[in-house]
Amino acid sequence: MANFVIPKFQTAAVVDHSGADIRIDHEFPVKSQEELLPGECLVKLDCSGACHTDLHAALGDWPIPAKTPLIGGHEGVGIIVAIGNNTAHSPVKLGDRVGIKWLADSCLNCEDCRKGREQNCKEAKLSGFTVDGTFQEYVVSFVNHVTPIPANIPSDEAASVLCAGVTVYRAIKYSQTSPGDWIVLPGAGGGLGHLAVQYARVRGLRVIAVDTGDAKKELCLKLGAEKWIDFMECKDIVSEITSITNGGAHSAVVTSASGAGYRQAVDYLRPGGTLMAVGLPGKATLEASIWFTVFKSISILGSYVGNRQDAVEAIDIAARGQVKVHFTTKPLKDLENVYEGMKAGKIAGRIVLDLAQK
Ligand code: 8ID
Ligand code: ZN
Repeated sequence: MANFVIPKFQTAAVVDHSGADIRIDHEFPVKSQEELLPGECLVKLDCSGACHTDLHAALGDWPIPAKTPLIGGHEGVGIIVAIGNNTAHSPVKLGDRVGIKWLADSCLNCEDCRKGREQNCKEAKLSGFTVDGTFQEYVVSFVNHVTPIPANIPSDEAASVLCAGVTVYRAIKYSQTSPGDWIVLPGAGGGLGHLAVQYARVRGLRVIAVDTGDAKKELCLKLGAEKWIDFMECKDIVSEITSITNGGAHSAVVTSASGAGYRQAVDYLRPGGTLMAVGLPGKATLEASIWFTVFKSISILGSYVGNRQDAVEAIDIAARGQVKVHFTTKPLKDLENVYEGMKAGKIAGRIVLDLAQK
């Protein structure tokens, strides 16, 4: 059995209180093997993607606050270097390469878990929100929920599949669409959105990408979007989409980080259309005409990350090369900068933090 040397201290990106700047701590303690509880594992991380959710958590702009001090991050990939004593029936072992997703752990026995909505479990632990996440070299996670990473995908390419990929994969899976249908993706140039373009193509859907700026336009069209709409330039999104789709889109998966991306979505759906709410602006409300929602038989569904099976399926598609994360690599110490870029809407695709770089 592999024997790993675990240091006592490590580098971590810490948010001391909500709204505070990131503090890079080079002396942050690492849990020893003896300190791990049954069911816990210690993962030495190669890298971690940075999701807009991490920014929401650091700013404290959601109705539910994150723990503080907080180490964010929930798109990590690394090697299991320790497992807690008395862990029974572990599906993973020392030396396995695994992914850490937003849903770090759930009870697996409640009604929600049994029905496959593990993310709604009342005992759910959330990486980088209720437990420390992947913006550190060593993260404590849970053997039942880490995602095995197939050998044929490098860690940096797999990282952002664990949140961005899993989330849009599941949202598209439940979007009530069939091959050949039109799907509108507001937020298409962002981390979630650019993967949504690709997972939609894998399902044979026709994609209308909605976002802004040349870099995002180029990325979306390169990844297989058939049409592009710049929300800053287009005067009438509803009539533009209605005309492209000859009567309205079959679905919209909204991954915009602002409430504005949701505006008019019900209006540009055709009868029977489905709105998948994914983007998580903390305070915005969803405005839809009740009359037209009923008259057009519209479904409005919230879609929240994914369960263990969604994670396995989303990773498998990426490992077979059908979906590729478009990312730029940065060191952990650049995280504050990454957040600035996110706030300004300047990041096309994703940023992945290389945790081996000090
Ligand atoms: O489980 C979930 N539902 C889940 C999982 C992971 C992330 C939800 N999220 C949430 C995040 O918390 C965030 O609110 O999804 C949102 C998007 O996350 P992200 O993809 O990581 O963010 P990003 O890379 O900044 O992309 C957001 C894109 O939205 C565009 C921006 O230009 C950017 O490309 N956008 C905005 I802001 N307003 C828009 C609008 N009105 C818009 N695109 C179209 N129309
Ligand atoms: Zn995320």
